[in-house]
Amino acid sequence: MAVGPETTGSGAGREDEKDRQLEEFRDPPKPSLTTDQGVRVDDTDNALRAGDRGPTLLEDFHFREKVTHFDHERIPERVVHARGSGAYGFFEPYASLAEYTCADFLQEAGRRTPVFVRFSTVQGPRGSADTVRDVRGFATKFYTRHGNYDLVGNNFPVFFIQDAIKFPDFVHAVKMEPQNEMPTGASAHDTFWDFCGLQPETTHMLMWLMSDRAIPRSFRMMQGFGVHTFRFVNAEGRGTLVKFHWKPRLGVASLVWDEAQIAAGRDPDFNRRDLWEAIAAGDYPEWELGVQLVPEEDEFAFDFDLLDSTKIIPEEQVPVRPIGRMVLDRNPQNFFAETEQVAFHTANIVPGIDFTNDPLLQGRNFSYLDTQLIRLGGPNFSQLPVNRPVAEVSSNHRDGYGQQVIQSGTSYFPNSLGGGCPAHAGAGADLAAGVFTHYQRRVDGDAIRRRSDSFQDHYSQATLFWNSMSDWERQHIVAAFRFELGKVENVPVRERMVENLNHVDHGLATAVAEGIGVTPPAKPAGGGHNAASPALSQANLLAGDPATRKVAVLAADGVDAGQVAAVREGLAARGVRVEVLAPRDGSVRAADGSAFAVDRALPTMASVLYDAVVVAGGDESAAALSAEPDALRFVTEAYRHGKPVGGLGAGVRLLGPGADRGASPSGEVASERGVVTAGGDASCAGRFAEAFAEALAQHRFPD
Ligand code: HDD
Repeated sequence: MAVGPETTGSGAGREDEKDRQLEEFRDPPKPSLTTDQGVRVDDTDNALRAGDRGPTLLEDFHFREKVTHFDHERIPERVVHARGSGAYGFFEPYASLAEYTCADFLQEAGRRTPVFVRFSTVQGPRGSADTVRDVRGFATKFYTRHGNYDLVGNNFPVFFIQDAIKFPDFVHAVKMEPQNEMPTGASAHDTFWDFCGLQPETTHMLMWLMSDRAIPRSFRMMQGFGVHTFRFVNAEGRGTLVKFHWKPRLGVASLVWDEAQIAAGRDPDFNRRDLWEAIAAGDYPEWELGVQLVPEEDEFAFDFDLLDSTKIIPEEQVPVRPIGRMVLDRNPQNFFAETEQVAFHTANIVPGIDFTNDPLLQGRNFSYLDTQLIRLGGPNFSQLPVNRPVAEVSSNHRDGYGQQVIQSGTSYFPNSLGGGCPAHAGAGADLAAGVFTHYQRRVDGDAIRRRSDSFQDHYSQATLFWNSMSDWERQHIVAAFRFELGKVENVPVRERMVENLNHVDHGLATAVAEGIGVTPPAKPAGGGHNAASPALSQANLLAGDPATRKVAVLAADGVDAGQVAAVREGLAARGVRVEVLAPRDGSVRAADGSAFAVDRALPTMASVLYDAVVVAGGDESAAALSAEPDALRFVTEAYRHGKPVGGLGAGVRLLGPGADRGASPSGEVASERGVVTAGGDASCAGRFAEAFAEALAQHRFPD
């Protein structure tokens, strides 16, 4: 019996081994209310009481069970990455990667492995806004036939610190300040910049954080990186160093800062909603997985240390080789059960993948298991449906809170009473057969607390990043530093950061200093370089495709409905989603007298929730919209944020003086730096849609 709302919002209809496993745990809504013991309940509105106006009786087991369970509904939020959104999907390789790795899920072209991905912000609590300036987590759990593999990455390829022992310091500095728990979802405060100024290894990461990468337009439009150098191991036991890259099919695109701040209020769920709605609508987001491969003998061929997580391998130096694609095509059914309870762990690796000595990775391999124990309340969290491997599990681990399995047999090894089971594979086991054997590598050295000399250059790659930016990206970076440091009360903290930036680029340091009332530093002697890596600039990472972008069409009574319908059709053909907005919900009266359906009422929406705005034609409609403050704000705000804006016929008037250049009534279409106009003639709708789609594909017009 179908009861209650459809909750998954998934259009996939695709089944895989993970989905079949989850199906066993899914609990559909049922018609009758029971206690947790399965006893039918007669009344859940009134507690059992002694007489009409008497006290509640302890005997009311239903009341006590209901309230007790409620009292225990919350678990500790993640200490970092508390706010996130997840989805299921699959990964499939393009070709066998057997030459480099025996990882089972990378052996065969087209063989699909189920995945669950969780995207997140880092600083803010669970209820914070999505569009804050922050790193985004990009964690993928591959449910492989040889066990779960977790690639727990971010949307930046580098990290703040080099050694995991600094993580608590870093997190204490960036999180809300302890005395007043402010600011929420922001790094713009004293303790963060105090730490960064004193810990110059943060500098490269700060360049990314102050860039537009920290305010992604969509989870679907950001890259992901494994960050560390990992190791592939093939069936012969040969190792190859590897860095992982996720590249979004939709290209890389960001918000602008003003827009991000407005969106945080207009829709705090901006990124979460975008992901959910895209999957529900069948616009499945897709990423290509790429690898940078470095033969072990070339480990020291770079002018930085491959074990240093504050460094990238520039793509121009080692190209990214595409190895497969990931598609997310199913929303979870229950946020808590799946997205909140999913437990990632960097040490969840499978045969064919191994670690390196990166001190950040080594420390993470301790922290993730530890944090799940407190967060999920005990050692059996891997039995939770979302965390269960599809590979068979057979360990001697027993008991503990929340044990779900009725285990049998002996639980020690060696044993004779249990027939020696479960048996380990033994020495010389075959990696390719799915037995994990640690990569054999020689380790020796003195026990020291010291950072390698090869980790000491904190500025060269920050400079590389700065050199690689387009003019508008640089302007945004300077503005971000000014904003963040401008919020810092302590002047020496501001000065120290400017001093660090001076080692990145003198022009950058000077521009920041001038904005925050700090004396610009003298140009440092020596240092600096002119090298650049074009692959770092977002200006080079657009997909050139407007698919899945959202366009608001503003209309009112008297709208030229035929023209709007034709434009909608033209844009839909390019995969663009169009919504018609009018001063009121329901429908408006079209110029021909018919009723024209409205998708949203203007006051409930804002331009920041769309990628572009079009003002529909029709004299009466345009006149009504001109008198509508919400409509005017829509257009001017979109324009200010560099978005494509369009006008049809009389609607061109709302775009302001000069916009109607070229838009003759005879049906000409003009497109200039994101402003697209057309005459009132129905015949030009198709060409308008084409020109507007092209403008959308460019994402923004920063000038
Ligand atoms: Fe971490 C969560 C990514 C360094 C300790 N981290 C967490 C998540 C992501 C990352 C995406 C959220 C996972 C999820 O969605 O559940 N973390 C990174 C990256 C790092 C990194 C890319 C550097 C390359 N992390 C890092 C260090 C430590 C931690 C150095 C500790 C020493 N991270 C944690 C944690 C979290 C976590 C405390 C909090 C919640 C969780 O693990 O499950 O253990």
